[in-house]
Amino acid sequence: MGDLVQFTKSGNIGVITINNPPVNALSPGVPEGISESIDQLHKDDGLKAAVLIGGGSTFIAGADIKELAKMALGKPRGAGLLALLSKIEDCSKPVVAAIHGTALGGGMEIAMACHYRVAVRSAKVGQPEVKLGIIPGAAGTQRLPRLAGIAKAVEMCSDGNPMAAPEAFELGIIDKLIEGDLLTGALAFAHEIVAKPLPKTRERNNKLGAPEQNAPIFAAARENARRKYRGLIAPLAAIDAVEAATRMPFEVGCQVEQKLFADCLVSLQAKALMHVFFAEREVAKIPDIPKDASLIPIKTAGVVGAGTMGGGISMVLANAGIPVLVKEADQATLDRGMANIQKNYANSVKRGRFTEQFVEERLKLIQPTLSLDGFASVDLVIEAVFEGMALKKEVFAQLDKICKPGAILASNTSTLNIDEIASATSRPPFVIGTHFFSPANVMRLLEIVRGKATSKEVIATCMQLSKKLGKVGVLVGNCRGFVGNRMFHPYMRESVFLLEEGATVEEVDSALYDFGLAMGPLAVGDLAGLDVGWRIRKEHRHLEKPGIRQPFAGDRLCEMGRFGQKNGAGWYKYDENRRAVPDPEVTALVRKWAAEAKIPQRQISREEIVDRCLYALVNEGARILEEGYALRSGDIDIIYINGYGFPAHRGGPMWYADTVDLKNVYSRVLEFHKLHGELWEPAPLLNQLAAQGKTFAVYSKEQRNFQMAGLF
Ligand code: 3H9
Repeated sequence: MGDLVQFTKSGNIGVITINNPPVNALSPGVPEGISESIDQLHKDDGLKAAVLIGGGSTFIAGADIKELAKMALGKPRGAGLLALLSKIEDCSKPVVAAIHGTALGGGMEIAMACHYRVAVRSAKVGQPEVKLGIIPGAAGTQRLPRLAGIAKAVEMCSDGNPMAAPEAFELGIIDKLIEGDLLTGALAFAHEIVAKPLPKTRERNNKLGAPEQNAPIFAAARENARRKYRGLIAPLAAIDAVEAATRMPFEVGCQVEQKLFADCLVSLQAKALMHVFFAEREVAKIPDIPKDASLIPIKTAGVVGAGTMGGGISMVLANAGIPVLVKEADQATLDRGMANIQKNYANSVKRGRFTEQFVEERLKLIQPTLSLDGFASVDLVIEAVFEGMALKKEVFAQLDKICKPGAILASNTSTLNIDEIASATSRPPFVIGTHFFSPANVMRLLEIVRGKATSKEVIATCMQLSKKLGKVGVLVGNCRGFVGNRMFHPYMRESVFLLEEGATVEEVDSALYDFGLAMGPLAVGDLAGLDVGWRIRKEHRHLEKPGIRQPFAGDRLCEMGRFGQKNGAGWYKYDENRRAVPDPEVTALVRKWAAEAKIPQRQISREEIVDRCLYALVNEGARILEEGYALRSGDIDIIYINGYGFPAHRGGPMWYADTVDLKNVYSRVLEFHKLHGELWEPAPLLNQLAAQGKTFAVYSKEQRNFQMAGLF
């Protein structure tokens, strides 16, 4: 049976234990082991029933995604799990699934093929396949509606979110909640049901409903999926498969599911989402920092600045249970900051994200202060003052004097040089960048910026802290704009160039929105405030190379006082609800300015809009990768998906470029280079990989011994 599944006995009950750490995925050997255990149960006359349980901290987290990813790339599919599930369900003796941790995907499907399911209260069950771009592939869409009813089954299969055991118990997915030790409870339950008839989920049709009852449920689910999962095929396929369960016999429904599963599995979306799943876990792996690196305990924190970012960061810390001091220079600003925090929390309660009690407890953890005195005892300070080097250095010099030795001093700067900030202190190893994205309490991304002297302990602590804060922390090198904003700059630049060459605001934004971005670049500019970039550009004008084309239309709008959403007009006009309305005046102005600048006007295709903007991202990403400011192309993808609204089903900008084929990307970049000049100089790495027929993903794998830029 191998080491992955053990069969033991407890009196007259067999115990099938899966031991495939860390999550008991159904890797090769596990289904076979379960199958052999069922044979033993069947054969052994002394046994009356069996309990199927996960060893370690969980039941079964589903199919092995590495295997699925190989199948997506063409590896032939094996017999699949369906035969095993029928074997369990047809077994002459009852099999009880005993669930702790998670029963997800194939794990849930196995549990549903068992005759009974018991679970501890903390357990979760679900069909998360859509998050990987696929649908349940082992009758999950056929058995779940028979246990949970249509409405819940359709929701679980199309949203993919797990459900807590108590709710699953209420719905009838779980037969009993176990208090205390799971195995003891499951064995006792097995004794209780041993003489009862064997319920087979596939034969339970009483919750399948009538077509006229179900029709509005499916219609609403489809509408929801189209809106919430714009452009994704798997959620709609999952709904089709659940609908099949209501219209066809079980076996035929399974065939429908198989076909939809197979179609999804080979889609680009599934490949991309599986890449994202692994890339999100890979970001935590830093080649020169061991997994068991020592960590600095973060029990208390301080935040300098109670503005939008400082307030959001304080909430993030408090939400994770970390008491936080938040400091401002004067009472009025501090009061305003605290009022904003309270308003944000109140909105979260209104939206049902937090309970009032949770918010009350969190607010108690946030202590406003006008003095840095209390910072003497905190373990971590995050500075979130106005973005200016002189001010930041002053704050860090002060903090260095006040904070205890060993306290981490972090800056939320989005562009400034961490080494220069660290130079204002006597402790550069304890200085690091923690770049949160706005709104900090909502956005998942945290760029963790490694300075030349930042210690491994401090990096490991911040990486771990990011998890505790519910963020995905990505380590980046210390270059201007770090990874995200450095790439964003050429992306935004191209969007304005396109306008100046003849495209309209709506054409540019809708092309990228339809590609899958959460917002078009010009709408993003309006949201962030056009004046921010304008001020930075004015400050750095002296650094621009003469003779190189620069976008100007955005700056002209700022000169007219159009700063974006904040004052009701930018690329768009905004109504009182901040809803964007196209503004023909902007189109007319841009046409006039372009004529003055003698920029030839033309009709620009959607394809060109997408290529210009995305390949600008990719070309800069390639430079960043080559220069070592990002560890892997997947890290860049995770940054863009979690911080910039890049669609996960496209895998991130670097993965997307890989799927287009770098040869094609390179030749398009060359074309743009010829037409638009120096700004489009192809990144040497893009050129190299295109010539070698390689991808960024393969390059990143080959760079295992990579050392981060500027460190060595
Ligand atoms: C499916 O079942 C299809 C079926 O319908 C059958 C079709 C025939 N496979 O997330 P963590 C690894 S589709 C392989 O950090 P946590 C993960 O990469 C599947 N590996 O832990 C990581 O490795 P490393 C449906 C997996 O405690 C390590 O385990 N199931 C799998 O924060 C720890 O992971 C899902 O989609 C897997 N299935 O969260 C569930 N799962 O240490 C996906 C995890 O090398 N998994 N790994 O970086 C999860 O949602 C979370 O991992 C889980 C644990 C909640 C289970």
